[in-house]
Parts: sequence; C-alpha cells; structure tokens
Amino acid sequence: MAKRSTDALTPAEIADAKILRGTGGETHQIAEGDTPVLTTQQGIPVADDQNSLRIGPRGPTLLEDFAFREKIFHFDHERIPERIVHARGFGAHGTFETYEDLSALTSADIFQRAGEKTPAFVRFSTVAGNLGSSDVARDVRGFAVKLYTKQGNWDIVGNNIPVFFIQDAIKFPDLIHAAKQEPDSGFPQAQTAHDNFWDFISLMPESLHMALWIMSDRTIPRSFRFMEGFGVHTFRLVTAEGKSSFVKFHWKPKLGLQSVVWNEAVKINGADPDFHRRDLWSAIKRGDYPEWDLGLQVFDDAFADSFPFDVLDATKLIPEELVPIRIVGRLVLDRTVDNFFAETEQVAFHTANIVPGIDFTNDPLLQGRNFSYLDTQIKRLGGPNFTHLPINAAKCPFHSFQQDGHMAFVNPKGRANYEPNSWGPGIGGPRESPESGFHSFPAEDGGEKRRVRGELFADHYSQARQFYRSQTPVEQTHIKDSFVFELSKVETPAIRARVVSHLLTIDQTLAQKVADGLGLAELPEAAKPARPLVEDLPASPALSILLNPPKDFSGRKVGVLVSDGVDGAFLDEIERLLTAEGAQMEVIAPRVGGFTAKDGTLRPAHQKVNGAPSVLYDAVAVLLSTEGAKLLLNEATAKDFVSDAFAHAKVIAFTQAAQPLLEKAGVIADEGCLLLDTPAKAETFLGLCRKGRRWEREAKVHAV
Ligand code: HDD
Repeated sequence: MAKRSTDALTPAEIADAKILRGTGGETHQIAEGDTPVLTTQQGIPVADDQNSLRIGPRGPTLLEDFAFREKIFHFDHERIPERIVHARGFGAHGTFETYEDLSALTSADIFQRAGEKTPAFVRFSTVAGNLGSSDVARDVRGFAVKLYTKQGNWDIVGNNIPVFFIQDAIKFPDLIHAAKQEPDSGFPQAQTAHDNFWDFISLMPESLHMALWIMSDRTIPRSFRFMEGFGVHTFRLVTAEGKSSFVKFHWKPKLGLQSVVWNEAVKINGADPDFHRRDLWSAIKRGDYPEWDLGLQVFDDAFADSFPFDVLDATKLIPEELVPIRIVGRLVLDRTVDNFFAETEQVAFHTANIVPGIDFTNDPLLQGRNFSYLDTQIKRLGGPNFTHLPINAAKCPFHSFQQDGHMAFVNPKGRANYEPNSWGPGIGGPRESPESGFHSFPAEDGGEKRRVRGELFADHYSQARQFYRSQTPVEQTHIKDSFVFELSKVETPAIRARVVSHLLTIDQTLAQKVADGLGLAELPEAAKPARPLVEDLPASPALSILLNPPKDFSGRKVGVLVSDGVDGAFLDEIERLLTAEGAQMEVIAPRVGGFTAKDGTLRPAHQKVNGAPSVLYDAVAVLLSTEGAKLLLNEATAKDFVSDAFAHAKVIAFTQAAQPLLEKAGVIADEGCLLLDTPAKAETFLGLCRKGRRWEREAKVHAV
C-alpha cells in the first residue's frame, strides 16, 4: 500500500515515480514493486476507471458520478490559448557561461566574473503557424532566451534573423494578420505564400529588407542547432558609474550555419512535421549538447551618429565587418523538458525583463514590445500570477508586495503587505535599494509630441540590396526561386507586379529573374524610394549561410538504405567514422525488423524504407546486394529516396549492385556520387560529406 509522508520531494524522486505528490502537497511513498492507487484530485481512491456510474447496464449516467465529472471537467480545460505568434515552439534548459569580466561595459551581475554560470531556458519557434503546424515551414524562427541571473530574470526575446518587418509596433497586428491564415477561409496556415501577406509587404516598403531575408534559406534551417539568434534591437549596456554604450546581441551556433532546400522542406513537413524538435530532443538526449557563443556588437554615440541608418530602426542591421562581434560567453542546452506543457507552453518571455546594467533604447518596436508581452501573458496564462510557475519564477531571492489573484501559490506570511511598513523583516522590509536596484539610464529626450519617425528610417532599400549582394550565387538563386514560388501562389497579378516593382529598386537582375519566373508580360515601373539609397554598401560575407558553413560533418545524419545480402563491413566502417566525427547513421531497410547481412547475421534497422525518405538525412548511402537491388527497383519509395537525395544536392555513396536503382532514379554521376567498392572508401565518403552539398547539381534538376 502507498504510505503517506510529508517529506519534500526532490526532482529525482519524482522522476523515478517512487513518490507521488498528492493534490494537497502531501506525498505518497511507493514501496518497491507497489503500484500506486489511482485517485481523484481530492485523493479519493477510484474503484473503476472504465465505466461511468449508471442505473442498470443500459441506463442513464448519474450526475453524482464525481470521479467522471472531475475527469471530464479537467480534460475540458486542458488547453490554454495558443500564442498569437510563435505558437509552435520547442524549449530546452541549459546554462550560460561567461568567458570574461565585462564590468568595464556593464554592471550586469551576470557579466562581472569570468566563468560565471547562469541557468537558462530557450524556446525556439516558428512565427506564423499554429501550434499544430509543421516545423520546417518557411518562416522566421523565434530564439527566446531566459537567463535566470542572480539579479533577476533577463530575457533576450530574439529571432534567427537580425532585422524585422516593421519599424513601429503599431503595425504589428497588421503584419501578423496579413501573415497568418486569411480571416475568411482560415487558410493557408504556416506559410506566407498568399495574397494577404504579399499585399501587405508590397504596400509597406519598410518590410522589404526582411522580405529578402525570409526568401533566403535562413527561413528553412536544417535544425535549431545550425542557426544564429539575434536580439534585433539596439539595447544599452550601462556601467556601475553610469556610462552607457549601445549593444546588439548575437548568438552564434558552434556547429556553423546550415539550411535545407525548399523542395526538401516541403517533403520534410510531410514525412516528419516534428523534424526540428525531434532533432533537438535527440541531440540533447544522446549528450550531443548544442552550443552557441554570445556575441556583442558594442558601439558608441559617435558611431551611431555616423552610421547612415538609424540604430533605433529594427529593419536595419550593423554589418559585423563594420562593428566586429566580441564573443563574451557560451550557451549550452543540456536538458530536455520534463513536461512540455509546464515548461515550453507556460514559459512567458518579456522584452522588458532586463536586469541592472542592461537598458532599452527608444527603438519604437522595442518600446511597443515592452507593452505587449506582459499583456499577452495575462490572457494566455490566465492571470497575473504566471510568475509563480516554476519555469517563470526567478531563481534568485525575490520579495514583492504583490499578492492574491488567480492561482496564487506563492503566498507571503505575516502582516506586512505594503511599503513602507513597521512590521516586515529588518526595518519594515523588504525595502527598495538605491544602491543595488535597477536605475534607468538617464537619457535626455525631448521634442514635439507627434506621430513621426526619424528621417533615416525612410531608407528601405539600401540594406535589402546589400543583403542580396552579400549572398553567393547559389543563395541568390534560392532567393529568386522563393520569390517566384511565393508570388506564383499569389492570385492577384497586381500584387505580384507590385512586389517586382520593389525588387527593381533593390536589384535589377533579381527583379528581372523573378519577373521571368512569373511570366510577367512586362516589367512594372521601379518603386520610388522615399530617400535616396546609400550606394555601394560593401557586401557583408557574415550575411551568407554558405560562407559560414559547418567546419566538419558533426551534428548531421547519414541515411543508409540497405538490403539483405549486403556486406556488413561497409556499415560498420561508415558508422565508426561517423561516430568519431560526432555524426550519426540510421539504417533503412525493406523491413524494420532488420536485414540479413552477407555473412548471415541479422542486423537491426531503424526505419522502413517508406517511412524514411532521404529528406530526413544530410547525406545517403545505398548499400544493396544484387538481389536487394532487384527488389527495390520496384519500390517507388526507394527510387524517390535516391532521386530526392540527388536533386537536393546530397552526397550519395553506393555499392556496385545499387547502380541500377541510381539509374532508374535519374542520377547523373558527379563528384558527389561515390562508388563504395571497399569499406575503406567510407573515409572518402565522409570527406565528401564534410564538403557539403553539390550545388552545381541544382541546375541539372531544375529546368524551370
Ligand atoms: Fe514578439 C512572442 C520575437 C516583435 C508581440 N516574439 C514572441 C516570441 C519571440 C518573439 C521569439 C516567442 C516567445 C516564446 O517563445 O514564448 N517579436 C520577436 C522579435 C520581434 C518581435 C524578434 C521584433 C524584433 N512581438 C513583436 C512586436 C510585438 C510582439 C512588435 C507587439 C507589439 N511577440 C509578441 C506577443 C508574443 C510574442 C504577442 C506572443 C506570445 C508571447 O508574446 O508571449 O506578445
């Protein structure tokens, strides 16, 4: 029988389920081999959880069935409103560690000591899709970091793109309405390829820089682990002496940058809508902890004044080549959540959660965000006490006189609930502290009360052009292709033409190619910029993904399609090399029960061929015996496995016997196709994988 005790539970005790917590906080100790008794939330033991209480076997159900009533009541209330943006997210715990003492720049406690470790929670997300949409939608990724510092929670609520669509928060509802599903039909969801979105973008030139970014491969990352994060806005760092500098925050993935290609993304979403979350979850579970460096771009008023754009404008970035990034710490994610709802769903980020030593600027987008996040949490989490939830609670001591309200479960004791008072601890505490408390930087602001923006905000094209010209030719082609794809889904020709008119002002060649791709009869007039462009901004290599690739093949996965009769030595060697590299191998067989190798041994498989298309892998090997090749020549999913790998520019290794399948799949052999005639060639295969995709193939497989 379960024994009752009032001992506090450690997380480990709860995790191994030897002790269950009762509703009233009392605990039930479960002896070895004991199965706990199911109870209602009131602790009443349940005798039958299969049948509701009724009069006779075929009679009506009784209202007095409290166990049924409580179970259904609770179920009916299991959902909370999903986030209006960033609904689909995935979180993990970790630690942020500083590399150096930054007291010369900021008094933030977290930056006072090298080697300081701070617990962190990160939630990645897509912006537009609903909670149940798919991970590899073409979309901006949210990159929200909560740092539980010793001076309170500091949230950096950023994205994987350093700029934003709009300059003023007053336009946010319009942007999001336009991007999400159309209000009459309720679709399309999790995609921007529709009239409303491009109508809005083409009427809001300030969004064009971001439009270029979202049409680039940044919006189809290979994994959360291979993308950057940005705080976007200019913030302030303030020293103990009150000296302020400006700062932009950057998260740099240790694995480097990598994305998938569009046709692959489309197929991943069908094959595994949870592709990104599964990737992060599995990486952490196997101890391959993803890591990012925190970089700061620090600059002063003199730089801000000389920069041709306004540093308060969130549609602009500061090229790294102009203000180099100073790496100051690292973030490691090493623990998955125990409960998705309690942590990932209930976590509440807020741009205004900052700590002494950090401060805002007047960026009008940031100022608006500082209102919105607190507001949204009250609705989403049901009241003002969401800070009592463990995922949101500060991990440092905290004392306020805020009390009561829905679900208040951190309730102070005693008589003092106002300040100043004569009863609290010490001298009527807690009391404010001019020494250690948060002081806003005393920036001087003045001017007429008007609805206006700074003049430099009006340049919407120069940095869009700089972004495009900073891309490699392959990336430029991908941007062109995305515009053509998205605008081909737009049904109103005038909207297509309006987008092209802006592209003409950004880059003539891009505009011409998009117009050709759309079959636009004639080019529209170029959009007239409100302000002359800043000509000849130099290309910024930091803005390209392909110029900042992974240094090796770690963190990636090879899919090996096998058949009975194949030599196991090939697999052993590939697996050995991949493991040493920090990469993974998954075996795909005609049957998931495994396959019989040449030497007669039964070897395990991870996947069945029709459940594991090659889009789920970074490179593939096709290891077939002659018999196996005969079988798979008549299996459409095996042919797709190969033809997709080829079309998506992936490295393909194959045995001699697999060649007929490659031919049937339309593979035109090139340097990315490797005949594995001996296991020793696995080394060459890994070498090719390290080099990445064979982009020259794209021209061979895309005629349109
Ligand atoms: Fe926002 C959520 C990032 C502009 C209003 N935003 C949200 C999340 C991220 C961002 C990562 C998800 C947090 C989580 O995982 O829970 N948002 C950004 C960035 C922006 C931005 C990088 C521009 C630089 N956002 C922005 C504006 C407004 C909002 C201008 C409103 C004026 N954002 C919200 C919100 C959300 C949100 C409605 C929805 C759920 C939530 O806050 O907690 O308040």
